[in-house]
Amino acid sequence: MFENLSEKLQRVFKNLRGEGKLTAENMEEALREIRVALLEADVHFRVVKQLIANVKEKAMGEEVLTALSPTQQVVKIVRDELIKILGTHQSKLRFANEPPTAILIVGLQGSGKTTSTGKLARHLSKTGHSPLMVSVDVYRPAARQQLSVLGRDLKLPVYAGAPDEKDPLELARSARREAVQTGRDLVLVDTAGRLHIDDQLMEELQRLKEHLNPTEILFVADAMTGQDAVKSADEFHKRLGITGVILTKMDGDARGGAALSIRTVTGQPLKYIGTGEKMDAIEPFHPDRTASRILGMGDVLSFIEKVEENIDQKQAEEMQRKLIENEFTLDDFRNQIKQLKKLGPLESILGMMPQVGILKDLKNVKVDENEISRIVAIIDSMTPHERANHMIVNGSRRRRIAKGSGTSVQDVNNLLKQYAQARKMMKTFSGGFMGKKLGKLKLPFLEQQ
Ligand SMILES: Nc1nc2c(ncn2[C@@H]2O[C@H](COP(=O)(O)OP(=O)(O)OP(=O)(O)O)[C@@H](O)[C@H]2O)c(=O)[nH]1
Ligand SMILES: [Mg+2]
Repeated sequence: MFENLSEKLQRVFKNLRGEGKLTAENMEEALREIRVALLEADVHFRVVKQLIANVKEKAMGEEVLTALSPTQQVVKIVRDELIKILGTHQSKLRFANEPPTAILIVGLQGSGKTTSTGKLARHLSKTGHSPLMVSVDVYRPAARQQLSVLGRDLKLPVYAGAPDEKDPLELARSARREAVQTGRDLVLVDTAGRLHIDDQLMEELQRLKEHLNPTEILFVADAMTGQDAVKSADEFHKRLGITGVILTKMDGDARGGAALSIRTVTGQPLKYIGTGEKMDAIEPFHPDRTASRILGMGDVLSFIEKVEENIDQKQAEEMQRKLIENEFTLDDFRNQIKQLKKLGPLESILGMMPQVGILKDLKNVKVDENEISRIVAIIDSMTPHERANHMIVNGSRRRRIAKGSGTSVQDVNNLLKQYAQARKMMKTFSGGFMGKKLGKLKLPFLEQQ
């Protein structure tokens, strides 16, 4: 997502840097290029106009022209303006004072409502909530079934209701009753897809809104449809009053125009983005990090969050301590590698990291699943004593381990070498900020170098 825009903006900044000093002329040229880049990214013209005007006003000041690192200042100004249009603060979901909280999921057909309902339920259940999902799509055959299947896979409850129930309101009400009875604090209501011009269906949403009194009405929009997504969000907002937007299929949208326009056009914040078909492919939307991502500064924080969600915090802290005290054993090494697998495709993780220094070299590294399995097998074939004291693993032990794990002595040698390097590397990283957060994870990528 945002790749195209990001690439173009980075080129603008690179050209500016090449100029040495900022002048009115080259600044004008840069602004023109930024404007074109934004328009090409399908950002709403009003948003572009506003952003360019603001950047111009700030960047043309005397202060900037005489500054030591003008390009950096321009980057910062553009970044601040991007954040401004994206929403300044992360917009979190609101919950009812009296549970259960009702959240209504609405939008056009096929935009990703049902998928997002499942993703949101999973995401919120990981942050201490106990959601109950319900589909009130009584129109499309098997629509309710689709949500039930998702719920089963996620091991999260879905209110079933009578199979032949034709009244969405009745389904939503009984789901809420069930939530109260079973002590669930959240009811996620997945609705049927519709157009804002369909009066009957829009009135149905209105009735759901009146009866459920939801704290959130989330409009699910398909990012790939660009400005059409923004337009329909706006139209739904006018008719129904939405409270936020979930932008799906961001994984397929290299331009990002919808994300950059929604808030200015509708006045409502972007709350989540969907980044894939799988149930964990959802992220709370962070304006500041997104701005950094667009400008190519990476997204360390999103990365860290992903890590924290997937990795046991206590275990991570323990690992940190072990590293510092030099107690990082082969057992720990194996656990780290196993955890890496949980994080998902390496490329998507690396995409979030800043493209600076050492991390740049990691971009083309791929973790090979077979390699991971081999490492785990080798370590599994060691005795606990060997795992705790890698120094004792001599030639005959190496032969035995190779045999036991169905690998070669060469493989065992490589692994031990990688482990030793990792220990050293992690110790180096564990000093600074990056080390604290990322160091514990880095080793398996580094091994591949
Ligand atoms: N790549 C990608 N695909 C997505 C994302 N979100 C949803 N999809 C896909 O979009 C398609 C439609 O998703 P649904 O969740 O069924 O959409 P819906 O809005 O409930 O559709 P209706 O109920 O028919 O209106 C499915 O194939 C999903 O897998 C996303 O973030 N990324
Ligand atoms: Mg659906």
